Amino acid sequence: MNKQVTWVLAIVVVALIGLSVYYSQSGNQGYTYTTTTTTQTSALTTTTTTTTTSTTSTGGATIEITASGFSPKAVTVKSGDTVTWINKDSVAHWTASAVHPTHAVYPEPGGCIGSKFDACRGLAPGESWSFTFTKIGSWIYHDHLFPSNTGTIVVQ
Ligand SMILES: [Cu+2]
Repeated sequence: MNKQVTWVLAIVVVALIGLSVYYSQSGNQGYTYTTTTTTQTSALTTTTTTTTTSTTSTGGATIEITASGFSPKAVTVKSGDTVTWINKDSVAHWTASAVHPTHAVYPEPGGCIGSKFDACRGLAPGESWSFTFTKIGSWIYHDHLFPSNTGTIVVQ
C-alpha cells in the first residue's frame, strides 16, 4: 500500500472519530464515554484515543470493573466529584444505582430506569463511564449484568 492511500485512510479514521465524539457529546449530557479505535494498515499503525470530559473536578475516583467485581469496592468523594468506572474484564459490565432491578436508590431523576446514576448500557471491554455525584450520602450500586457485584460511593 502506498503512502498516499495510507494518509487518506488516516484522515478518514480521524473524521469518523470526530463524528462519534460529536454524537456522544450531543446525546449524553452528564455522561462521559471513552471510545478507543485502532486501525491497522500494512504501512502504518494508528492508535487514537478520544476522551470527552463533561465535568472538571479536582477530586473524584477511578474504579476498575473485573470478573470479580468492582475494585475498590468502596470509595469516598466530595459532592461535585466525578467517579469513573473502567471495564477491565473481557465481557460487558453495566454500572447502575442499587437496587436491582429498579435502580432508584440514588435520588437524582433521569437515566433510563430509576435514577440518573445508571450507565444505561453495558460497557464494552476497555470502555469507561463517568458520573458526577451531587447528593450527599452513602450510595450502594451494582452491576446490572452481574447483580451480585456491588459497591458503595460515599459522597461527603
Ligand atoms: Cu440492575
